[in-house]
Amino acid sequence: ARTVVTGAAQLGPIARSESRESVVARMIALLEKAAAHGCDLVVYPELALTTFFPRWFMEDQAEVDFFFERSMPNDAVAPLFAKAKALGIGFSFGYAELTEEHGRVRHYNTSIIVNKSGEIVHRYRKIHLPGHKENEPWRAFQHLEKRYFEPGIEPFSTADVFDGKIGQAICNDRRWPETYRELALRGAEMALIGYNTPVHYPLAPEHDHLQCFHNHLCMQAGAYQNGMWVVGVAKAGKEEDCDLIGQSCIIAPTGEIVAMASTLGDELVVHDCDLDRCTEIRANIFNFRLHRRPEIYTALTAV
Ligand code: CDT
Repeated sequence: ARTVVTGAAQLGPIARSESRESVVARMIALLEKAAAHGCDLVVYPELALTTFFPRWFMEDQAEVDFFFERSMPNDAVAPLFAKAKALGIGFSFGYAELTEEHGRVRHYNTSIIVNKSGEIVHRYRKIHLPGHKENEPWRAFQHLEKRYFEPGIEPFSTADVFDGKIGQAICNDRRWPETYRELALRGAEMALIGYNTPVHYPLAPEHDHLQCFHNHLCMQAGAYQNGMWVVGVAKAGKEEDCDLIGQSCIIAPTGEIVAMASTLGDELVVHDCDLDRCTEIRANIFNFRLHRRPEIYTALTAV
């Protein structure tokens, strides 16, 4: 067995006025609980350091950039890196990344994996950005990810860490089957997926009651159809008048939920994830080498 004791560290709401230092203290409290459970890996949500700022239209770029990190780890996050290293725990979390490439400022919705020695060993920039670009005042709240971020252009990838191959995706990515298949074809045995998902979907409010169902539906299907572990972690609860779903969970390669959060606040759920269990699926029903027919799937990669 290659067991990774994994903690899904759900965060409750983060107020717009809450400081990064305060959030990092909450993350450290969950880390200490994880240490008591013997965790190797703790997974935090998408945009874990601040409120989910794309819900507001802001014209002043400086106001937007306040929510972005210019370096990682920076002073506010350093205590998390230090504590995790001292406890010998690896972790992943999402944040808004501001960086300069070829003399141009870039904004990404990013997630990283940090190993037990405190080194960043993987970075992923969200590929499927949801939402819209312009202010749409008819909505109860905005979802301006397409305005504030550029989509990641690097393919899905994995890191060799925790004695396995670990990949990442972010929130809306989890709804797309291509995400899991790309990760699986690149060898991923576990996908770490943070999310901020409002209960209310302004474009189809008749689906509001299905948000929790769709959340688990796509992650369980992705896990089973690709024979991999999926760790889905929410920022949950009522955040500045916006209700976000919870139900953070750990899903086995069989598609079964083996651990799930039961609150909408800061909560840790833990499971002993044996990466060797991927073989139960990958050597059988979804043996890609024996049964996949990529030569027939030409529509999949047609642009
Ligand atoms: N953060 C994020 O990607 N949220 C989306 C919300 C629905 S689309 C407006 C999600 O897919 O959960």
